[in-house]
This record gives sequence, structure tokens and C-alpha cells, in this order.
Amino acid sequence: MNSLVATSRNFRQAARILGLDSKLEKSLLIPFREIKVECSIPRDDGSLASFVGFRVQHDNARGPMKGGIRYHPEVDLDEVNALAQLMTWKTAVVDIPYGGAKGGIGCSPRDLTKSELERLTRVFTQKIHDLIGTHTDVPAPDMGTNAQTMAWILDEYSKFHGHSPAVVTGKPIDLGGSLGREAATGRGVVFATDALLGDYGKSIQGLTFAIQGFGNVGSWAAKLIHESGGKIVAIGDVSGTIRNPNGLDIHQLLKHKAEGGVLKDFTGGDAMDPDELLVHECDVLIPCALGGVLNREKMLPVKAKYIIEAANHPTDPEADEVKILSKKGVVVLPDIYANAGGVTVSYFEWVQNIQGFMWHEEKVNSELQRYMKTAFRNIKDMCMSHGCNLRMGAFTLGVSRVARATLLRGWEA
Ligand code: AKG
Repeated sequence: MNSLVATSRNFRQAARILGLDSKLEKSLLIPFREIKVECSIPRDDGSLASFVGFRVQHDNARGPMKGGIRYHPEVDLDEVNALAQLMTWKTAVVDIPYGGAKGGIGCSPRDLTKSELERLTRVFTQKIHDLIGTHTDVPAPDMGTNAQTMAWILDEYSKFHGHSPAVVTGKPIDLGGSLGREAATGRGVVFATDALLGDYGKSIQGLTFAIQGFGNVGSWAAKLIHESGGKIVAIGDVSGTIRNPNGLDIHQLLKHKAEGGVLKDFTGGDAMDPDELLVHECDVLIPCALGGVLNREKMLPVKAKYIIEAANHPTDPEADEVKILSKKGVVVLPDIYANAGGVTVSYFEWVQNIQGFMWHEEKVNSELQRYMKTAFRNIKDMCMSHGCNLRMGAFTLGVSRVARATLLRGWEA
């Protein structure tokens, strides 16, 4: 099932639980605006390369639309639409004053040089600059983009609109980025994991973890779990997957990577079949990389008791807890809560830019912890009120907040 169908299905189920009016339901589902632009650039060798760029602005009832820009070969309108909708519910779940958006360019950033990426980003910004803005739509990094990409967007946007640091988040610190933003999604995953485990009378210390993905989110989550006394028994990235039943030394693994090594060559663990990671013996499984990795076939033999959705859409609905996981007693912490740490600190960055003031990293991290704890309690309250699982608890929470804001603003054209 594709991501758009899955997200919309979760939304509809939440709307039914909440008893939303069908006209309101329809209007909440339709995106505010879909943007599709041609982005052609000269390659370094003088040849022409053409790409398609997208920005889907899903909803702005609660504030400016917010979401990442990804550079990936699989970026298309349906995928961006699903992710934009997911952002609307995600920002509402953690109660930050934003709506939802997402964008991207269908390209393989690894096959482009830095100067080609800069030209592509500037052309994309030229095409959408009138439709984004500090109080309209605020992009951020996502798969295949980073702080440098945001710096180029900021620079290009500012040529048209004057210096506007709050038009993007996830910027370099020198250009108004926030301390703690780089680690925020991974740190938020750990705060979310802590909140969930605490609810079951457990803690990270002493439990075993399998983590899929060792990019920004996976490596920060792994580092912080390791430092909290969790034992990471398996971890994988595009280079391969390794395991160590006694726990991998994540500090040594990070050092190995910082020195130019690849994960699969780390000598502190044994190589294993990447497909085995998802069904590896562990207490907690954290998919941090791709969507749709937990599908019906892979879910059946899962051994983890808890799954933390650090990636967007890692669980294919066919394998969702309602059908399979709950029968096995597996608890799934849904993406719209589990990976909301990044956008939450993006909000702090935006606030700092608007205030013209910089927070200490301790304040960023403690505020993030406060938002993640509060959101977990709010989700649990929805689960209690509606007798639903955590995914529906999160969806009903997000959808109810957006619906209330929409009704309060009224229907007048
Ligand atoms: C996500 O949470 O998936 C995002 O794209 C958020 C990016 C941001 O606005 O920080």
C-alpha cells in the first residue's frame, strides 16, 4: 500500500473515532496547495540536467506550514503529499504552532557534485520563493539535504525578500541555526522511547536494541541509547549490518566512521544478513531509515517487544499492529510522535530567529524533553478515552487539534 493511502486511511479512522463531520473530514484531507516545478541546471561538464521539484503545503489552520525538503530518486507527488499530510498531524501531536508541508526533488544527490547541488537548490528556490516564507511555509532538511542546503535556500530567498533567517530551519549555526538541532530527531526518539518504556515500568538501561539506519537519526539515537546504558546488539546502514550480542561500542563505531570507515568494516561486531536485523532478538527495534521496511512478511517473525518508528512510515499498514503486531503483543510507537523531535527543535530555532536571540543547548534539550513527555501523556489520554492503540491515540490527538483550529477559523471564503 502506498504511503498516501496509508496516511489517509489512518486519518479517516481517527476522524471516525472523533465523529468528525464528513465535510470537515474531506476538507482536512485535501492539500492546501501542490507545487510542481521544472528545475534544469547545467552540469559541471556543460550538459543540461532536468529534474522535477515538489512542495506540497497540506494545512495551515494552526500556523505556518512546516516540513523538510528531500533529495531522493523516489521523490514524487504522491510520496510528498503523504509526508506533507503526516507533518500536519505531527506538528499538532507535539502541539507546536505549525501546519504541515513537505517538498523535494527527484534526484540522486550522491551523483551530483556540490556545485551542481547548489545550482539545483537555487533554481528550486527561485521557482518557489513566492510561496514559502517565515509566516507561510518554512522548509527544513530531510533525506539527502542538510544544513548547507538550507543555507543556499536562505541565501537565494533573501535575494528576493531581504535577510530572512526564519524562512528555513536546520541551518548552519553561523546563519542562525539552533544548537541541538542536528541531534534533535535522534534525541527526540530517545525521549519518546524513554516515555514509552517508563509507561511499562522499564527503562533504556539494560534493554537490548536493534537499530536500522546509522545516518543522522540512527547515529544520534544509538549514541544516546548507549550512553543511557542500553545495549545495541545489531545495527545496519547501506554498507551492511553488524551484530554483537554483548552490545556494540557505539563510541568506537562513531570514531571508526569519523575516521572514514564504513559501518560494515567495524571490527567490534560480526557481519549479518541485513534482512535479519528487523527480526533480530532484542527488546526494542528502531527503524531509522526507510519507509515500508516492516511489511507483512518481515513482521511475522519479529522478536522485539517494542518498535519505535524513527523513520517516516516504516511500518506498512499490512503489517500494522491492528492486524499482526498486536496479536504478537508488540507495541508500536508511531512516527508522528516518535520522530517529532526534529520539527520540535526546528520550532525552537524559528522562535530564536524571530526573537533575534540564541538559546543554550541545555535549554533546547530540556524544552525538547518537556514537549516529548507532554505529547506522550496527551497521546495516552486519547488512547484511554477512545480505547485505541498508540498510533490511533496519536492520530486522534493530532487530527482533533487541527479540526478544532479549522472550525474556530470558520468557513467564510
Ligand atoms: C519531519 O519531521 O519529517 C520533517 O520533515 C521536519 C523537518 C523540520 O521542519 O524540522
